Amino acid sequence: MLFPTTIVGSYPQPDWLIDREKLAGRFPPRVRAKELWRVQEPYLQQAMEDATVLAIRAQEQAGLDIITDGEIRRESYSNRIATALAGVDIDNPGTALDRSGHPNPVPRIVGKIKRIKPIEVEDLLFLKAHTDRKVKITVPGPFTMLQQAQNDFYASEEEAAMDYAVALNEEIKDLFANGADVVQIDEPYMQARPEKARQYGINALNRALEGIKGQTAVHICFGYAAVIHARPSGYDFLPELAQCSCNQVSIETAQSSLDCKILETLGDKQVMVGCLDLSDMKVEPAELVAMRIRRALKHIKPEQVILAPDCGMKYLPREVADGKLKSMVQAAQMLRKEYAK
Ligand code: MET
Repeated sequence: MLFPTTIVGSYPQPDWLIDREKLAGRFPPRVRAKELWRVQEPYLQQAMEDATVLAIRAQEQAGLDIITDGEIRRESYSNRIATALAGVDIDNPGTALDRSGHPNPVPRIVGKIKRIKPIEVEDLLFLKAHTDRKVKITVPGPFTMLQQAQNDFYASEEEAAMDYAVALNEEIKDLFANGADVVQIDEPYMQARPEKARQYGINALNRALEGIKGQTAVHICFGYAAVIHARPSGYDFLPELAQCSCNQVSIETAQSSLDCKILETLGDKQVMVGCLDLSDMKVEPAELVAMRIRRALKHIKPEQVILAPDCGMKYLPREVADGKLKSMVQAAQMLRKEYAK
């Protein structure tokens, strides 16, 4: 089927579960931020699971083809994995600059980075138990995890990134062994730090993908619309991803009105084309969403296109997210008719 639809991973968490006002407008936590949860132990896990079922149903009702767990159990897209690895001290955090130049508390690397146990496998099994559709699960990439850490152990950033990649490779293998249809690797910092990404980011990403046979996506963005307001008109790092072994590249085109010519550099990879503007709380009509996809279709083939929002759906009011996803699904239906002719 042409023009499948999915999200970038996150879906809005309910207000009764997490303090969304505390979350709003600030950088996603790198260490733990347990104070964000409104439901206390011992009820928190049940609340997270119930909220995850809501997120799954909302995606199904919108008509999406590939479903995620909405990243509902996470304080941020990256800290579930980044704080579960051996080799980091999260009780005595270090500091790193975020992409806006603001210093944040981050995991401090004090020993060899290793994965001690599966981290997101339970989340995946829960997702699979609650939907019959195809499932995708997201993980932070090795490059991004290193940018969100303070290295007090490794002689070089390359070495540290490689060990993050080895740990992640084990996790990705387990996710496929447990039935993931797609694993998406979030690497937003490759766009924020393109020089370093060129030096060692792609090698680390390919190490994380070594020996993996399932469908993989790499996601790269300009930062959450709710946090980073300025949008450059193009990517500083993207053609480089043609060299990675991911099958799909996830990008944003809506808010930035991206010149889609750059997509020609990605060869025959599939492209998750971000076609919902998440800085705008109005639900865009399906016709506008379809027009954004047609912009990409001047440069890539219909078989390559997957429809997705721009990044950062978790910050939207739930009704806005639902409305936008429905518009996106309608746009996909319109395009399927057009291209069936
Ligand atoms: N999977 C993440 C999300 O959907 C991507 C984060 S990149 C800043 O929010």
